[in-house]
Amino acid sequence: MKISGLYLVTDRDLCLGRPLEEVVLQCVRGGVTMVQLREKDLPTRDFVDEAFRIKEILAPHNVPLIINDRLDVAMAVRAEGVHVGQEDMPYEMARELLGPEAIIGLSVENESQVLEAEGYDADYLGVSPIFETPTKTDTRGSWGLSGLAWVRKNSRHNLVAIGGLNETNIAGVVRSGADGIAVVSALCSAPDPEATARNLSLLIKETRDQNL
Ligand code: TZP
Ligand code: MG
Repeated sequence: MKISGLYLVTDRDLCLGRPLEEVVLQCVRGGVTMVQLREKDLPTRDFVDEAFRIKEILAPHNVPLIINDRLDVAMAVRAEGVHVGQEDMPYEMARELLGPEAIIGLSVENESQVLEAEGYDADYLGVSPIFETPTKTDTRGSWGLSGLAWVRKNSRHNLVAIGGLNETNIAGVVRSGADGIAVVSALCSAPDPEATARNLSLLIKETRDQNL
């Protein structure tokens, strides 16, 4: 499966007091192509309920729902996939549990993880983080554009760039080899998430078209 375009990763706390469902719907109307539900401290029951609500919003738009980390939640709500980090469920176990049709993304934070991932049939690698970001501070270093270009050269996978991305730097990230652009704050904290999603999607598309 080809992964491309603008990918929303959620953070309820960054939605400026608006319900997450409202922000997600606006982003989908603006053209996001995939949504990752990322919850770090919700009780499981609330996470499942929220995932069902978000799935209902996405389904009519054919936008896949990806659950961060929690395979049990993904299975319970029949989400389209999961995103796992290097300290989450090992990729191969996640694939075995979810089956061949699931979309599974894997974060890579250094070169050896990229090379190891060559042996996995992951749907995409989350190249993380491209730039340092206040949204996630437990990171060790950042790839930068030159690091992303290295990943592009050395990986056979779809690449989703994440970390500090917004309208000021997305074009360079696409030119350096990203297939997808994942953002948290640029959409969750946008005064008008729909308009912002539309702008960012267009920027990705125009940059890609120029590069062809
Ligand atoms: N993984 C790597 S960086 C990051 C995640 C979830 C947060 C990105 O947030 P933002 O606000 O788009 O910089
Ligand atoms: Mg994780």
